[in-house]
Amino acid sequence: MLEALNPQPQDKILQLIALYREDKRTTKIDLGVGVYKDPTGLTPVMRAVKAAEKKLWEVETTKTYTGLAGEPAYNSALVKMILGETDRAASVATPGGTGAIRQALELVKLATPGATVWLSAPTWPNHPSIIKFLGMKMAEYRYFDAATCGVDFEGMKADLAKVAPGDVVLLHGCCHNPTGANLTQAQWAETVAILQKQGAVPFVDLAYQGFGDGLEEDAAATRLIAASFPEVLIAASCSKNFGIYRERTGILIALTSPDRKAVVQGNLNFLNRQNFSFPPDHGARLVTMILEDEALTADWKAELEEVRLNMLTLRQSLADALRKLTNSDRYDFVATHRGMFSRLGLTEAQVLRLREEHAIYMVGDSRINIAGLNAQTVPILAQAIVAVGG
Ligand code: PLP
Ligand code: TYF
Repeated sequence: MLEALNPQPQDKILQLIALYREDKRTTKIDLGVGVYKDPTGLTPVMRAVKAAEKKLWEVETTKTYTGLAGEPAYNSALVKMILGETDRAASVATPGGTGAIRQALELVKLATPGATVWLSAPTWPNHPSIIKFLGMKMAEYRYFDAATCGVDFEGMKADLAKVAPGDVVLLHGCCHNPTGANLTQAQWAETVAILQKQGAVPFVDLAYQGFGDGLEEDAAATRLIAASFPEVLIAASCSKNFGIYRERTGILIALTSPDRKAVVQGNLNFLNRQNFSFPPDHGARLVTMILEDEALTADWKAELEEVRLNMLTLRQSLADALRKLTNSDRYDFVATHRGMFSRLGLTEAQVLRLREEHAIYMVGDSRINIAGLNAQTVPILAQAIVAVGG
C-alpha cells in the first residue's frame, strides 16, 4: 500500500527553517518563518501566559475530556475579544488557526460542495494547499500591486465583481500575509459593498490581531464584515498574539441567524468529532484565564503592545535606512505595511543572492519577517538589499 505514495510538495516557508539551521555562518539573519522574536532573537513565553500556567498547575483538578466544541468559557471570551457582544456566533475551539481554516473549508464543502473559494493573490500558501487537498474549487482575486508594493485595489474590485452568489471569499482580517499591504477603512467598506452585491459569503482569516494597529483596530474589518452579512466564517489564531504557537490554539466562528445557530453549532461539533474528537485545551485554558482576569489581561495587552511597537520601530528604521541608501522613497512602503511581514518586491534571483552572499534568509517571494530584525541587523539588511541591486 504505502509504495503507492508519491512525495508531497514541501512548504517553502518551513523548508527555509532547515536551510537556515544548516548555514554555518555566524552572521546569518533569519527573516523567514512568521514567528515573533524579541531584540535578542528569542521567541519569549509572554508574562501573562507564564503566570496563567503557574496558576493552572495549582487549580487544575482534572484532565478529563473537554466538550467537542471546547470549553464554553474559551469560546465566549475569544468571540468577545474578536467581535464584541454578539448572539449570532456558533463556534468551536480548533487546533490553531490552521485547524479553524481546515474546519471552515470542510463546513463550506458540507453546505455547498460546488462553491468556489476566492483567495487573494498572493496569500498564505496553506490556503490553496488545503482547498486543493479537499478537492474544492478555487479562484484568485488580484491583491498586491508589484509596482507600489501596496494593494491593487482597482484589480481587486474588478475581480471581486466576478464572484458568484454563494461563493466564499477569503479575506485576511488584518496584517496580510505574505505582503503586509492592507486595505484602508474606506476600501474595506467598498469591498463589503461589492461582496454584498455579489451575494458572497465572507471568510475572515484573523491570525495577527494586535500585531498591526492595535487589538481593537485590527478587529475593525472583521467587525464591519460581521455586521454587514447574514453569514460569516471567521478562523482566528492565538498563536501569535498570545505567543503560544505550539499549544495549537484557535477558534472557528460561524455567524448565522438565531434560528439556524443550533444546527450550525451541531455541524461544527460534528466536524471536530470527525477529525480529532476534542480540541486541545491547554492553550485555550491559558487564553481564557488571561481574558477573564483583569490584571492578567492588562499585562498581556501591555506586552502585546510592546511587541507591536517594536515591529513598527523596526519598520520605520528599515524604511529610513533604505531611503538614505537608495536616495529614493521607493521603500517607504515598509513603514506603511502592517503586521509581521513585508513583501519587498525583489526578484527570486536577488533573494537567492541575499541568502548565498549575505546569509540573509527570506521567503522566495521576498517576504521578510520584520521581527527577525533588530537595531544591529537593520542596516546590514538595507546595505545587502542595495548590494544585490534592490
Ligand atoms: N493564517 C495565516 C494568514 C497565518 O499566517 C497563520 C500562521 O501563523 C495561520 C493562519 C495559522 O496559524 P496557526 O495554525 O499556527 O495558529
Ligand atoms: O507564514 C508564516 O510564516 C506563519 C507560520 O505551514 C507558518 O504563518 C508557516 C507555514 C506553516 C504554518 C505556519
